[in-house]
Amino acid sequence: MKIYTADFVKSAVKLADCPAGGRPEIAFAGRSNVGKSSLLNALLNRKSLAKTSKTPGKTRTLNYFDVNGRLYFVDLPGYGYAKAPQQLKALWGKAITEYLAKRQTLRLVAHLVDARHEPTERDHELLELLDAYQRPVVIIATKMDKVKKSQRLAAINRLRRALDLDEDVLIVAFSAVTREGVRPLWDVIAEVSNAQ
Ligand SMILES: Nc1nc2c(ncn2[C@@H]2O[C@H](COP(=O)(O)OP(=O)(O)O)[C@@H](O)[C@H]2O)c(=O)[nH]1
Ligand SMILES: [Mg+2]
Repeated sequence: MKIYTADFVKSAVKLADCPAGGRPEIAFAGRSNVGKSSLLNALLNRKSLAKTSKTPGKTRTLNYFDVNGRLYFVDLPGYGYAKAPQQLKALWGKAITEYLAKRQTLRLVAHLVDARHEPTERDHELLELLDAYQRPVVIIATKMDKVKKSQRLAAINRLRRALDLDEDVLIVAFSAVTREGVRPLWDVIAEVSNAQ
């Protein structure tokens, strides 16, 4: 897709703050530092529209970006690394859970996981939530430039097994460094956002 305009719109702290108007939207979720801001910037062809930083997870807001005046990208807050099994719901915030449950214009959740690492308990919890709310999901394997060529297939297969994904769930190999995956991901986004 050609990006003509990409602008920050607002930060919503709860479902009621989300923009009205019925535009389709795509949400991006994943643990802090997974490469979400970098992916958004790569998709939108901007250097730093979505702030990238080495200090993980401070914001708890849903950050809206307008794309070409016809689509929203929603940057969800990153969730932490803590190993203790705490409920994603409690930790990540009621507002976000409510958003995932109820936002009518949400067409797809892009769930980012690091291609090199084991998914966390939170990743599993998020997938369970999305499954419970019957949200279409695409898995993005980030930082693929860090995976050796010979290990690529194994890394993707390992993720599929570790996340216990259904066969029909797509995994997109992605790198903000090489821009691998930008096009396939746009193809998926275009498809879901056109289908009314
Ligand atoms: N090698 C590599 N590093 C990346 C990639 N994407 C992000 N990073 C790095 O990972 C760190 C976290 O990235 P950021 O986009 O801020 O992650 P966020 O916390 O999920 O928004 C930064 O140091 C980025 O430079 C990638 O595709 N390849
Ligand atoms: Mg970020």
